[in-house]
Amino acid sequence: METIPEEFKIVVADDSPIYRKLVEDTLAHEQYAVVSAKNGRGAIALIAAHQPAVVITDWEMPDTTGLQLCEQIRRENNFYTYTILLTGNTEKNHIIEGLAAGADDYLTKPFDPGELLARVAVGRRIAELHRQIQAKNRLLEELALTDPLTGLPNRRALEEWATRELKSAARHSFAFWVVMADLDRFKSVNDTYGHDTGDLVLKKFAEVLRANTRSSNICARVGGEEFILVLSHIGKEDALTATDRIRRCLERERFSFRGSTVNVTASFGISGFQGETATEWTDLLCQADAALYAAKRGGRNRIEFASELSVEPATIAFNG
Ligand code: GH3
Ligand code: MG
Ligand code: MG
Ligand code: MG
Repeated sequence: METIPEEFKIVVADDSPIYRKLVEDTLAHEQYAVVSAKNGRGAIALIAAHQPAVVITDWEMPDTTGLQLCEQIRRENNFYTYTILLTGNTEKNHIIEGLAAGADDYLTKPFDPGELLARVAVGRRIAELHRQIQAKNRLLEELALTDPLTGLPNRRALEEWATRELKSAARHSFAFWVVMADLDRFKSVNDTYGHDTGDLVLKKFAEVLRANTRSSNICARVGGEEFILVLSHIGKEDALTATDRIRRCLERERFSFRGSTVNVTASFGISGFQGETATEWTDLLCQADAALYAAKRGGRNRIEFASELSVEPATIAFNG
């Protein structure tokens, strides 16, 4: 027997107990999860609670009409609900009005059970298609924000997150540190051991970053061998300690390739902000980049703070 996915639910709305029973009995031939309401208001509550794939609604009901129900479903639901109007009125105008209000289909009373089941099956196909498209869209959105090699958020995801978080940092006056990391002499790793090996190093470094990122913060891969970590709610000394933990973690790591062992290091540049007026995200990036450049010039495998930290000195002294 065909198994119906558990989520395939149908809400039936009719003020007539006889018609409710007729529809329920018809649907009982299939393994649908059916819940019924005896008026429009009850149906609205059931739809919100169950997110059904199909709604079968009577037209005339004492509170909300089937027409109003269809309109409300189209207006408010962010999941697709296939609606079938069950109406005693066979006039064309009536039917046109129902479809215009958002119904997908209609059936006139008294209905033929086989026809109702066939139309519900159509609704099921359409509703499932909508759900598949929604799921695919969600996946695509996620992919568009993820770096495929490391699984870390990409530059776009970082930017979206950071611009939001920066506003919050200004509003609540918490410290916001941007740590830019770049693997040292990474080109020579690729040149010596091959691109695949380079990829393994990138993945390992991503793991180290992820393991050292609190859930309220973010780490992202923003370029070939460039990563950005945002640290918030901590003072300068703690930002330094956290970054140095990452630096040492990578430094300790030994990568074995075709009989030889190699270690890889990274350099870090940190910019920061705390206050009531947010520094622009792009400015923080420039400052972190300049600090990173200083770390490279200073010998690599080290951390430099930006010279123009927009963190109030009192905060640094207090935390440091
Ligand atoms: P520096 O210490 O100054 O940063 O030197 P570097 O060699 O790391 O810097 P450079 O910018 O010259 O080279 C970066 C290298 O990163 C070049 C490229 O081969 C490598 N790279 C970029 N993206 C990827 C990737 O996705 N996979 C691998 N394996 N290598 C990559
Ligand atoms: Mg009625
Ligand atoms: Mg680089
Ligand atoms: Mg590099």
